[in-house]
Amino acid sequence: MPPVLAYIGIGSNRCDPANQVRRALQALATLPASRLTTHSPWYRTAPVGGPPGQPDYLNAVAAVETTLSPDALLAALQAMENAQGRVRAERWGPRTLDLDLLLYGSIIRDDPYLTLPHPRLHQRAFVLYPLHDIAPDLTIPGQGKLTALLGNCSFQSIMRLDIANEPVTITPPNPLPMEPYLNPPS
Ligand code: A4P
Ligand code: MG
Repeated sequence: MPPVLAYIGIGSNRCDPANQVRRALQALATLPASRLTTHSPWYRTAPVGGPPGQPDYLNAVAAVETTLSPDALLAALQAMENAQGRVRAERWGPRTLDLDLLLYGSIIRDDPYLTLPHPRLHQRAFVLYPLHDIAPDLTIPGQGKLTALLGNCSFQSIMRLDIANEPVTITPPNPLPMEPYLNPPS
């Protein structure tokens, strides 16, 4: 089977999120039958949904070429979440690491185990902006051009951090420098 390009959303808002995201990228770089091709800059983002008062998230998106099946890839992502102490308590509650399979090639699928594209991808600035950083010409199967989805996305507080596409072993400065809000209220 030829490799398929998959995009993976990374999120963390517990237990040193910068370290969690760094570890996740390192784990993605060692996925079997796969190659981590690139990852986006990191974003600091206000929580969407979930319990009030939870900390801001660190979000990013990674691209992986893989010959794993979608199910095997999701299972591997869940194993990485578990290895980084993910506890599933309440929906959209704080988490050490969330790895969402955003896209697997152009596959559209909807069953209890896996929905592709990720069902909330198109509503979320914390996914659309980093995805656009690494794949600006992307079309989301069944949903249209990424640039159009970005234009329609409602205001959410997100800040791109001043980290270029560096090798995953590079430690970002602490505290993380930030750029202004990207999508100010209209
Ligand atoms: N599942 C189905 N499709 C997928 C997919 N494409 N990728 C199933 C990953 N998982 C998928 O996921 C719940 C179930 O979804 C799994 O059993 C899997 O088989 P989970 O990771 O256990 O729980 P979750 O992530 O809390 O659920 P959910 O509903 O997927 O949450 P979301 O939509 O990922 O939202 N705010 C900010 N700023 N940043 C964030 O990263 N993340 C969330 C979580 C909410 N608010 C956020 C952020
Ligand atoms: Mg998830």
